[in-house]
Amino acid sequence: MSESMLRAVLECYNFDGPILSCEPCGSGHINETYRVTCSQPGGRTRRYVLQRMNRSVFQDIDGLMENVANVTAYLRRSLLLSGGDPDRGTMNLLPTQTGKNYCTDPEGGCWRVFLFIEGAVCLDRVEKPQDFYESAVAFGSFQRLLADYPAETLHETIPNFHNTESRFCDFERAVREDVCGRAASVQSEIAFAMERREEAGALVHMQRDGLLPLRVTHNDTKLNNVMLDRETGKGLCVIDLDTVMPGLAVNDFGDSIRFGASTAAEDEPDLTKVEMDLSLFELYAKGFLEGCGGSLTDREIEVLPMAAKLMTLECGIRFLGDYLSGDRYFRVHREGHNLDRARTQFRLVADMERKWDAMHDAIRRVSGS
Ligand code: GN1
Ligand code: MG
Repeated sequence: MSESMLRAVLECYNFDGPILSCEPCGSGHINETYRVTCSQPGGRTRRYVLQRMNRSVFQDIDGLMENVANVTAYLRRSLLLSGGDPDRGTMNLLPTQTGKNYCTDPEGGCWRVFLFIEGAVCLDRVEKPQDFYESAVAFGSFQRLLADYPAETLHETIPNFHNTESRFCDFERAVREDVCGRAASVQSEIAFAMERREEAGALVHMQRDGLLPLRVTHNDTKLNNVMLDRETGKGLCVIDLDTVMPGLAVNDFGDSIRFGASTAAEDEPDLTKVEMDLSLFELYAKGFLEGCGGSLTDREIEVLPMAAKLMTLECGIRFLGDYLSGDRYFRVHREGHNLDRARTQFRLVADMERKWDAMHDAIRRVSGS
């Protein structure tokens, strides 16, 4: 990102004080994130988060930003009514000088600014089990807080985002087209995925048959998409609202498990380090059900292990498909990065299959069923 471009973007905003610095931060795979620090009287500072949204991933930036603005305003109101902290319990957008919720740079890039949440941390790995539990409560509560949000007014920012059936079609197309000539070298990974093709649509079918309800969901419930209070360790605020859409509550659960209950990083090259930790699975389930406040149906609770497996499988085929397509979707930092990511996901799927009964026992324990 050129300095002059950044300067042009920063000029669209009325920051509270002169800008001292603007540096990259965060570890997301899609958007580009910076932290802007402004100076205030008395040597104090005020910070902001500046993000360039990924326009090839998000085709409808107006719709996306309308979702983000409306959902954060809704959360802010609920927090005010319930005695919560509206400045730390939700993201808050800073409008541009002309009152818009994002701005466009001379090359067509789209940018937005949020107030920085002070005294909070965002973790790429579970450091203490309690952190994972707190993130579960936060994602569960997020869903509960939005339970009465008018879902029909939300734009579908990425159509079929967790449609595991259409994800498989995309994957098969990537294998067929094999544009980089990489498919021959990953036959066993492709075969692993294809053996699970039929099962992949299980939850999609249940939703279609009216057995699972559509709810307002987050859809990207990685541990690093929740901020925890640095002092108390409590979940403060759910971030990365780009994929808030009507979806399955159980997928929000499943996506958290695939990322946070793993004993290794998402891109760990040494697969012997990768396992799904059963005690973290149970702890997350407990926190998530508490956060949801008793709103999940018995059937939703019953399919939580399946959702964990299918969200992991889906992510695996997305990474592998992207590897085959030349790494055009997920940002990569090394050769074979997306392949490493796909392999950890498949390793987790295989481990969940081994631990299947124990996962169900854990769910029965925490739900008292
Ligand atoms: C992306 O933006 P980020 O890094 O939080 C992706 C998720 C994947 C995740 C895998 C919009 O999330 O769906 O699960 O990477 N987000 C989008 O780490 O595709
Ligand atoms: Mg993120």
